[in-house]
Amino acid sequence: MFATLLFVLMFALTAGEAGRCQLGFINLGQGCYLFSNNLATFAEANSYCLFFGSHLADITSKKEDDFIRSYLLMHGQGSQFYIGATDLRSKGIWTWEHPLRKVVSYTNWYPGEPNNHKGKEHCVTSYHGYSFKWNDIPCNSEVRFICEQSRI
Ligand SMILES: [Ca+2]
Ligand SMILES: [Ca+2]
Repeated sequence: MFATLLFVLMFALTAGEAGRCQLGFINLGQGCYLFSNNLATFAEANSYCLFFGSHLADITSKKEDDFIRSYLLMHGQGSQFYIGATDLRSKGIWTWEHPLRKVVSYTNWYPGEPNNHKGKEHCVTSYHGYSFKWNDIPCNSEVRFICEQSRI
C-alpha cells in the first residue's frame, strides 16, 4: 500500500515535465531521469529504479554529468542522491550496477573523495555540500536517488 502511494506520488509530482520520457521521468540531454523525493538505502533505491523499469543512474561522461548537476543545482537543494556506482563487490574498484559491474571510468569525485570514512563507505552520492560532485557514503544511509532510463 505504502509503495503504491509512493509510486503515485512520485509520478504525480513530475508528470508535467515528462517530455519524451516515460511518465515520471524528465529528459536531460540523451537520457531520462527520475529524481526521487523519498529517501532510501542503496539497495532500496536500486529496487525502486528496477520497479520503474529503470536503473540507478550511471553517469558516464562530463556531458551527462553537466546535465544532471545543472538540474540538481537548481532543484536539488539540501539533498544528496545515490547514483549507481558501488565498490561493494571489490573494495576500491568502483563499478556501475547498470550495465552490471561495468568499471567506472568517468568520475567526478569531490577533492579528497572517495575517502572510505571509517572503512564503511561503499556507495556513491551526488552531494549538495560538494556542488553535487561525488562522495562515497555508507550504503545503508537513507538519501534520495536518481533513476535513469533510455528515452522511449
Ligand atoms: Ca547514463
Ligand atoms: Ca566519503
